[in-house]
Amino acid sequence: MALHPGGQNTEYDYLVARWTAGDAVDGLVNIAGSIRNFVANGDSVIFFICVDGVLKFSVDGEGATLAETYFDFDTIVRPSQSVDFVLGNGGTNNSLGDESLLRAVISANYRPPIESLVDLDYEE
Ligand SMILES: [Ca+2]
Repeated sequence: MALHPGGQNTEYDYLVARWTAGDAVDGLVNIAGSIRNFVANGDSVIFFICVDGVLKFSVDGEGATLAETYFDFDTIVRPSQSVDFVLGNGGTNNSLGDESLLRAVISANYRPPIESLVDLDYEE
């Protein structure tokens, strides 16, 4: 997914790509992928991953770009909680050249409804 924070020279300039867990997700989740700011212009970006509002990962670009940076961690996610991928304009709040590529896979154990685990038509 290609991302770019909007605005220029504003301190609180962030975008959020949000994934929200459905009712079938309740427990251990793995979040893996990478973030990269590849345009050598301006002052790079800052990137965070928050789970239910709690910071789980962050990286801050140095110079004009952010080299591809990988993340891979396990966390607990409950139904209706969110995983937020947050990109800010970073550095001195310059948004020029902040085009960034996010790759992310969220793997969760699917918890099927209890009815599907029981054979209601079982007969001896
Ligand atoms: Ca920037």
